[in-house]
Amino acid sequence: MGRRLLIAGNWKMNGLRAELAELDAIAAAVASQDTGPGELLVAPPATLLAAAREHLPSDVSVAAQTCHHNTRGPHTGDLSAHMLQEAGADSVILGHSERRTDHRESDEDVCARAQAALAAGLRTIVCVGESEAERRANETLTILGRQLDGSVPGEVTAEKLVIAYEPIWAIGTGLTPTPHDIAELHAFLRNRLALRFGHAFASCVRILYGGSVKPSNAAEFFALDDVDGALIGGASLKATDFLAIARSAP
Ligand code: G2H
Repeated sequence: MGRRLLIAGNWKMNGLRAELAELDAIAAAVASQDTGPGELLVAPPATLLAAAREHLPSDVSVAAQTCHHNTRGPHTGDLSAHMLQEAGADSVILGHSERRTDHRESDEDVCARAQAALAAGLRTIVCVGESEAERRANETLTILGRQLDGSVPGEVTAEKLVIAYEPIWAIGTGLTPTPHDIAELHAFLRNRLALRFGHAFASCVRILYGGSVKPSNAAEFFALDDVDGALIGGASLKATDFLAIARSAP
């Protein structure tokens, strides 16, 4: 369908200025056209957004890891989408399971944040994923459908939307679903988008897989039809691993 792979590094709460050297290594690889065919994105902590934008070439995206749903006001410690954009972000990750768990973000919260992000012109990467208990109870499709419907605002365009399927039990555990399961669940997510937004829209939206992606397993995920890239946590912290994943894209 002509969707370009998106190789996205989610640094989570990792990264001091010393780690900007990793971005310099990515920039050097981009300069020598040694990054594979995919689009690259790095989501550092908010404290490094501006520096990341300066250290990376313009064709590497910089993403925030969340944003507030309001544009301004009495929300101590929070950052608006406009603030993040001004700091250098062109995209934002929303609804990561760590946000849903640590900060009790509901689908409604994620949707409101996505609306604010889109209003500020940010591309939104909306995460969905089932827990181990939900998987065991055969509730995966119910959970994914509910999260997708509830977290993606109706007024989004396909260009500004990326979905990341991240089974919670695979995050940072070294465990991953089988390629067969990933293929089936990504197809489910795309069909669900098609039901709501139409086939043309759904066929343009990139659906990333996330959860223990590393250089040794990325290629088998990228080979799957409905997998349009990866959201990478631990293995994105070292440029060598991140670039090895990017280079394993077909
Ligand atoms: C899932 C992923 C990145 P990791 O959270 O979003 O992390 O690759 O460490 O499992």
